[in-house]
Amino acid sequence: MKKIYFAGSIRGGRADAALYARMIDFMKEKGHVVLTEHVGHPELNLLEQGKDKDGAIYTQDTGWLRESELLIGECTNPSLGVGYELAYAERFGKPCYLFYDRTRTQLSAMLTGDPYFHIFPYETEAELFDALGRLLKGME
Ligand code: 6IA
Repeated sequence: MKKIYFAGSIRGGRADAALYARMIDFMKEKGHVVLTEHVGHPELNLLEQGKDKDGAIYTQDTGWLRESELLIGECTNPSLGVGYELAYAERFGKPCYLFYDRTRTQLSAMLTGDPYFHIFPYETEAELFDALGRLLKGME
């Protein structure tokens, strides 16, 4: 059982929210704890905001990042928050595994150019779950 920080776009756009939810369910089915389950929730209130709330989100998420054992990110939909989390995770030495659909986006050179990140481009969802399954199995 690993404590996983799952990163996916929220204010960057929710086009892939259902995919995030399927990835989170998959990781939980394999017996892992996903600290950031809300990232896959279909009804996150994107309009809810305010300095106090955002401060609490930042404090909680950076705490979870430090508590986590690894980060798994779905990076097809660009997100400033996910980019920040990746740099934060690298600073704290957390292994980072990044997935993106190569038919839909070109990942930032700041990620593909950083040898710290383990990057998994995919073309179909079957390919994504196959790679994710093998990754998790290798951690048992
Ligand atoms: O810049 P983004 O919003 O796309 O950043 C997404 C990333 O930041 C995710 O991987 C989350 O871990 C984190 N994050 C961003 N917003 C929230 C949040 N807000 N709650 C928890 N983590 C968050 C709740 C809804 C909010 C829009 C008020």
